Amino acid sequence: MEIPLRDFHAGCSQGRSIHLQTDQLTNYPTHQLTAFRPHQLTPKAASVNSRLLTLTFALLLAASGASAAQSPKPLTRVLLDSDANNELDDQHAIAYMLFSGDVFDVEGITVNRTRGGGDVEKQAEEAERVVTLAGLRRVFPVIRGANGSFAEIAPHIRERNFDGAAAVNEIIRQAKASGAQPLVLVPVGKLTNVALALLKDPSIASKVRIVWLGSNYPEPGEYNQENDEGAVQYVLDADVPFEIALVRYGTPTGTDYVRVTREEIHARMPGKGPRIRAVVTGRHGGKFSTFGDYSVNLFDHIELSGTPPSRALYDMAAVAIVKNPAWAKPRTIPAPKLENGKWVERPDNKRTITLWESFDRDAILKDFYATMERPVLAR
Ligand SMILES: [Ca+2]
Repeated sequence: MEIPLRDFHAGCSQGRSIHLQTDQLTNYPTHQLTAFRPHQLTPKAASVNSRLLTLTFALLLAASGASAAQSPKPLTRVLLDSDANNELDDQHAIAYMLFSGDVFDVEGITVNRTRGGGDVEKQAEEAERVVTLAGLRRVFPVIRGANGSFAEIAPHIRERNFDGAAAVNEIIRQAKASGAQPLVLVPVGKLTNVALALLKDPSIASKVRIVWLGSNYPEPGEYNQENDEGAVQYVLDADVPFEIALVRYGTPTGTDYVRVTREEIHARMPGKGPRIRAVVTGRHGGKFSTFGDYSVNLFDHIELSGTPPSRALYDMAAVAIVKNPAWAKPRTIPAPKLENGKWVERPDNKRTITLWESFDRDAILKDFYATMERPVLAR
């Protein structure tokens, strides 16, 4: 049996190297453990005789007693698509992703407009505040996506400058840049940009995995779903790996369960994250130089609900289960359909989707706060 080239590299201790660098904007030291990235294999490297590699790998294994468990995992390639100016969970999802550079190879941040946060420019500005507070403004541009709905934009998909073209084209470009590793698309707003990318270039379906934050399935309603049900239906019927991190308002089984109180944020977040030299003006006013301080401000300007009064970090929880799937439970079902906002089962449908439920609130928040304490910046 021949061992694939990428496994050889992943098994080498040289595959991980310590990088001590300083972010350009913040002077914040980033002691990064950079895992080997299989998609960065050069054609030259790939042309090396694989039999020789196999033999060398076997000798290395024998000499070191290394096991598969000790092999560094490659970084997970992710692209987050966010309605960043709606509520406050998107901002925490973006920061959590950007501070998890030991797990994620962040390929991009795109935005969409949902009804709560203004047009796509407002959504982009809020995402840019968070990226700037992470000290990564020069590394990760925020790319503008769709204001309108899938049904409105689809007839124009062959035009040069349709609504959302920049984000849609970037999703396609990053999907096609996939080497051995698929791109994980994490839409945490409406599904419009992702659905349009699949419509424009169906070949990306085999190169991506979609983890969407949305839906109260099997109950009707939910904000992201309502903002573009046509986009959800298109993805339900596309032949693409489609997973839903369920919201399930008011139940303990969805991301709605991953709640924090204002007191908790006041205790855990002040000053967390890199400190940038310049300041960012928040969307509610005020000047900030860390994401942690901005998080406190966002919580001071939002309505709380439930007992105790709290707010769910839905979008952050969706990023969390991409980071560690042990923090929720997956279930595969025949893809249902959406009809006038209601779920209709299609038990004979061979096309299946995955639902994520039973989110482990404590484990997710423990990692979230640990990541805020010791961020490893994506790059
Ligand atoms: Ca969102």
